[in-house]
Amino acid sequence: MSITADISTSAADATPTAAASGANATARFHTDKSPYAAARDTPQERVSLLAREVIEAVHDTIRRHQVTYDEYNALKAWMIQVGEDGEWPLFLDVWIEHVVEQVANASRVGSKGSIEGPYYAPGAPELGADGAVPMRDEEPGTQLVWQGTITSVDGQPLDGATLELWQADDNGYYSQFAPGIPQWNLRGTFTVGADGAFRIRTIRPAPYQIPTDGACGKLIAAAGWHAWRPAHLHVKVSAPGHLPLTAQLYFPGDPHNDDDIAAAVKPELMLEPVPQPDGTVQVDYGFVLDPA
Ligand code: MBD
Ligand code: FE
Repeated sequence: MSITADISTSAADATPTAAASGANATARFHTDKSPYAAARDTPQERVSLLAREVIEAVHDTIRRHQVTYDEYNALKAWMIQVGEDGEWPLFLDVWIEHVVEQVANASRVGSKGSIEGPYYAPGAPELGADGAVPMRDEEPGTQLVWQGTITSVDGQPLDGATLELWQADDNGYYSQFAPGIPQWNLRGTFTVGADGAFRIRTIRPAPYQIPTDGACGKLIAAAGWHAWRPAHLHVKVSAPGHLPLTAQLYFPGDPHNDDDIAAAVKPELMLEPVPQPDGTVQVDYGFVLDPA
């Protein structure tokens, strides 16, 4: 199945739906990651330990709160719906991944990371060290110019390092996961030279609301939670001989910086935007990669 099988680019049926976004996120995961996960030979004792502890944590919750058959069947129906909507990638990345990231990156001394989420796509267009990400004519949103350097922990610029950027548009939608957006819109790969410097032109992303019409949205509504992530830029930064870094960057003042549904904001990941006289916004933010 092709990644964009469910995505139409015609305006007529360009209504974003949870099921279409979920189908694309699920297809993306199968293509990029599940082959590696399946090949990994986790020892039987570890599978048994982790599965048993998770199952026992559920048993404890049932006993502590005297869970009823109605509630058990509601859970069953909901889990079936998550699968039918293709929302397991969304559910896991929103409510679970941040703790995996915390554990995985605990001993880094370079830049802080954050979760990848469900909307990365490898192979975004190469734009050199200084360029604009692909945009539509009249792409809505405030122009953003972002400069920085990529260095090692001892301060050396990392010649040949790459920065992959992906982000939501001014309506909070990601290309390849919502309909009607060109394939590589607001996605690009930047490669730095000997000075380690990059300069990116893009637009300021809008706050992002996870789809409300699917199973994850149903949980949010039933629990009285909200569906928002603060506006963010996603990056993957890589260099030979170094640990790749996946991170997100945020904007001060966003109403959801303190209650991100995905719990993926850290103070170190806050940008300091400087409005320019011409109406654009400039930010300086660079990355320090740990040795591999
Ligand atoms: C996103 O845009 C995102 O970044 C995460 C982590 C989860 C859902 C949507
Ligand atoms: Fe995102």
